[in-house]
Amino acid sequence: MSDTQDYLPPDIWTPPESSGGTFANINRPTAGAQFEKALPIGKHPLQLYSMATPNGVKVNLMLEELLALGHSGAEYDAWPIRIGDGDQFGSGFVDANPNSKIPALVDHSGTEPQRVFESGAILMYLAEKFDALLPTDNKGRAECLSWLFWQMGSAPYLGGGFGHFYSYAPVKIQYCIDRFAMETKRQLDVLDQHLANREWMAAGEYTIADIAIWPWYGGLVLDRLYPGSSTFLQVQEYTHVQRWAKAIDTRPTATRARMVNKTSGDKSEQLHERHSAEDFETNTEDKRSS
Ligand SMILES: N[C@@H](CCC(=O)N[C@@H](CS)C(=O)NCC(=O)O)C(=O)O
Repeated sequence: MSDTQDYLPPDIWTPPESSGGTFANINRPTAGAQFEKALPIGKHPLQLYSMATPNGVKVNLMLEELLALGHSGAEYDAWPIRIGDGDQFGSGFVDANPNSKIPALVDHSGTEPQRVFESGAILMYLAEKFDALLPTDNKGRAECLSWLFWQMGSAPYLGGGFGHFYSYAPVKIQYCIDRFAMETKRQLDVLDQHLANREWMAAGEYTIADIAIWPWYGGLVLDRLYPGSSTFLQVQEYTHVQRWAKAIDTRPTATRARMVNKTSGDKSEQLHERHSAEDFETNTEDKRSS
């Protein structure tokens, strides 16, 4: 890689041999399947293909909330897609999401399987399917969807911007870290000011807006995303975001959501595949390997 001081973009870009850094080996400038591999299908109508990253946890949390609310039709099978190993480029996964990114959901409850990709679209699809966690009055719905789309547009600056350059990039470039630290702190302040006099993000109730925002911004202020970043960004300053993040963190649904399709960390928190509620008790990696 060229030194950042000296680099002048050529007229035509060509992919580097290797840019180094975490995830560099899975980056390609092309889309589409790279190999044939069908996706497994379990016994429930809802099939989730995912990983316990913040975008994945959003959908896990939604499904666990729906089940906790008594929507038994939200029972699901969750299959791990190991993005570090390139599972997202298999033909079956690309059929479920042509964008080759987790999470992807396939709903087999109708006459034809329905694929849904993009975590925000999945949350909306499930909220509308079960008539839950999305206010139905125009005002509440507009506010909830505004925050849902805020999250979808904002988190790439946090993850792809700040997180990438602070944690994953092979060189630490001050310009990039400054730019995205600035934006991440601005976003935290947006949330903090909004939550200063509200319990939840929208419509005075817990909704898909909270479910979408928590794994990213809650994860950040609870010091779970990028080692060192909570001090670097002084996240304790955002007291209202802290209060809101901790309130969601105490929900048993949130604990379960963080375990589904988790393939690293403490073995007692890793549930590689989820097929029933009992799996949280009986099928975590500590129990499988003992
Ligand atoms: N906007 C998408 C983003 C999904 C996304 O970026 N997923 C990441 C993991 S958090 C992924 O699958 N990365 C694999 C890759 O880029 O090849 C969503 O919200 O669903």
